[in-house]
Amino acid sequence: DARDEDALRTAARAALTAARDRTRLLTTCVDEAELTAQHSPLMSPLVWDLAHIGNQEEQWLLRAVAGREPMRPEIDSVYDAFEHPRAERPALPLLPPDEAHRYAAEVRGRALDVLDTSVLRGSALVDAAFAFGMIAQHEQQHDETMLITHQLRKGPAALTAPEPAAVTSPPKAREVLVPGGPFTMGTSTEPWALDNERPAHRRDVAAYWIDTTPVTCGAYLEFMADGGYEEPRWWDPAALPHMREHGLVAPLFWRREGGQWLRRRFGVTEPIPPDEPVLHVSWYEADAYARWAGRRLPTEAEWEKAARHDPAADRSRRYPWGDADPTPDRANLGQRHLRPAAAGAYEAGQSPLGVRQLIGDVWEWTASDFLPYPGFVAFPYREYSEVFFGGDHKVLRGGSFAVDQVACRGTFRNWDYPVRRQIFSGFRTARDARPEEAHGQAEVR
Ligand code: AVJ
Ligand code: FE
Repeated sequence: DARDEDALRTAARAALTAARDRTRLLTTCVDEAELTAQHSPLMSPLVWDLAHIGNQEEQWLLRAVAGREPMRPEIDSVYDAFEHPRAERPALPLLPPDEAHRYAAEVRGRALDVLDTSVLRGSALVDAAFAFGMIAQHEQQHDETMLITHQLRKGPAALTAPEPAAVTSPPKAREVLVPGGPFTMGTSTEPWALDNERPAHRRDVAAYWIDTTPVTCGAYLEFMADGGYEEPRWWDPAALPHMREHGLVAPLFWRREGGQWLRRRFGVTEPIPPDEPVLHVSWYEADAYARWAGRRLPTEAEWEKAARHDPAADRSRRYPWGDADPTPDRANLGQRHLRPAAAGAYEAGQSPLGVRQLIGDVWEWTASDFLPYPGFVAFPYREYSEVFFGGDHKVLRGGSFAVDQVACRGTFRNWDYPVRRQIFSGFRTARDARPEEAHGQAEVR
């Protein structure tokens, strides 16, 4: 009815506004030279992301949903992510910063106009609302990408934020047993879930143990001190040429000085915080650590069962804590802080079995390749997810401190190459349960 339609419009407007506030922060806290510079060949100039955000919004909302004529068709190809690899984007005829800001703002003005004045009703409005939700998620994903660019940039800090909350009551156990059995993976009902999260389907998962927190820098330092990087048996054979070629001996942004490991984080150099989840590791590093620890990475299904399955009701929930939206006491999301909270924080966000920080803090590498769920249908176009399926990308789950809640939920799937580590990536570990443990009640150790 009309009230539901008002609620859809209000939610879409709020999500778009939050995304734009963040985009503005990330693109106004440095000068024009820094906006057009390439801070790393791994990343686009910030001004590319800015106009790309506007161009996608123009294509999906103004043209596809509202049927408007193209505003600037000649720039489509410049902002097509598939046509131009990131390393080549600085050489493109990019809109200069003031024009990019103006273009994105003009598109937004028209998009809000469509939202407020369109005569869409009922299911047509629900479909349009999905498009608005998808656009808000797309902008927030690029905001996270721009935050990665900020982390890679040299020079003094351009961003500041308060420290995340400290650990008040640590988890009782380091790992918990998740009993074997089926659970519902993915969703057919979450309104803004993307194509790759759909449809909901049953998955049988054998009993396993999973860490109650992400792996910390302190634990990772033990792996390094034990010669972990020099011991080929811990490493996937595919990692070795890459590790040698780049001389990798520690997570990205770490360096050794006077017998101590330091790291650079958003323009500030600091000692490695031992209790914080390790960040900026590749899938290969996560996998090697897990083997060294006598463990393994959880599969994507194991991660999602730990994050969503409510054993009492035998039902999958939206988040580890239930169906309610994230709040600042449940999860470290949305760039409210510029780092993960210490391992064991966010008791209010734990799962029924006591697993913490599944949502927020660090993206968690899983053992799984990025593949479609049974019954997958590409939407709204193949290039969002389908072209990335296959064996080249590993799935990351749960979101980092840098992702907004609109683009993070129990079903949300991220993916990247196993060598990637400028992203806000960490991990937790798991292991198979022994047969005699497999059918027991959930227990903690
Ligand atoms: C889902 C984060 C891998 O950044 O490449 C942005 C999201 N897709 N624009 C990416 C995305 C199109 C995507 N990831
Ligand atoms: Fe994009």
